Amino acid sequence: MNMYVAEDPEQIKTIERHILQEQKHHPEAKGILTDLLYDIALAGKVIASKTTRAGLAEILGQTGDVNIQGEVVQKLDRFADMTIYRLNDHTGRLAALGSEEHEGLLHIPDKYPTGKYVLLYDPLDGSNNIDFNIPVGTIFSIYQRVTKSGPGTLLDALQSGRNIVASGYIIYGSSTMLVYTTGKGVHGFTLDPSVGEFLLSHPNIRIPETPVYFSVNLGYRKYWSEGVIRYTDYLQGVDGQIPSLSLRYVGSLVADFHRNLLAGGVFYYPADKKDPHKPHGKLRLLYEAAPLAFLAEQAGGYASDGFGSIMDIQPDDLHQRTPLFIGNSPLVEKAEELIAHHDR
Ligand code: FDP
Repeated sequence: MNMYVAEDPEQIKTIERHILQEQKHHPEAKGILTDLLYDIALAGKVIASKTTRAGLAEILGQTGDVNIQGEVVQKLDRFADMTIYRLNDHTGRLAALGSEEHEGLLHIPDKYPTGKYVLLYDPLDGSNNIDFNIPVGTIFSIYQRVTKSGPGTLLDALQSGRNIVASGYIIYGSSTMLVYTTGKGVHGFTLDPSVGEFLLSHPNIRIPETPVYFSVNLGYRKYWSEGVIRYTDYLQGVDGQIPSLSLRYVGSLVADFHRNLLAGGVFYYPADKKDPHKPHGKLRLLYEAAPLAFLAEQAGGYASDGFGSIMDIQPDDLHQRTPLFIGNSPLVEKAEELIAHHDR
């Protein structure tokens, strides 16, 4: 026997093998979604190779442009955005793409065929943190188009979270991880940079029942509603109903979500009165909240806008914003209860 062949073939599982095995649960599948997920994993590897070099002068610094959210676009955002688009525009798998960095839909060039899926992505979430060596991430979701053929339209992109076929994120931290779901549990892979492969490191992730953390920008407390203030007191154990949770807030949604997914807890970014132009929260429903809501549900958790499930919101704008409470179900439900009681 060759001593270098692992005895147990399950010991090391690459993301390719894992996605292929998942596909076997769907005998009708033609492998298009599988290939699409490979392409996203590849984009993640390319982006990771740049983020680890982000301290270098040629990458650092801002391009000076302002994206449609009114934020300054940094070079790495642009690189990540372009990488995902270029790796997916010609494959014949997509009808259209939507990126948080662009106002409208991104169309497939005429010279390439269109396909049956739509890919929505936030290329580099938490980009205000890039210059400080703090984790950032890519968030993605995949829907089936609803129009029959031709170039994809807004109708194909403006779907509720309930229609998501697959979603996930890639976190560029002390290591690079890809976490995804196709509706059959949540699985996490860690990039081994020496071989350039994502290897299964966190199979079947479930949010631990006992929460440890709460994550919110406490600096905005004075702009919150009574319900959100009471909720924060509850999480801090002020009223003695629960032991106080630890506060952790990175300010990169992917990093905050990832920690709470693995350790248990809740992240929230409520509506606030800080910016009268953004009374509906800061985070984007399609690019941030819905993809993570699907993951949270698949891991046994829940995501709400403070009134009901994020998954049920029918978007009417690609860049629609929403309040977000996401994590352990009982904690998110508590937010809904206190908001219903104090804010209505
Ligand atoms: P960023 O502005 O750095 O891109 O939605 C974007 C986001 O980061 C989230 O990743 C993060 O959770 C949130 O905004 C941080 O916002 P605050 O700085 O207002 O707390």
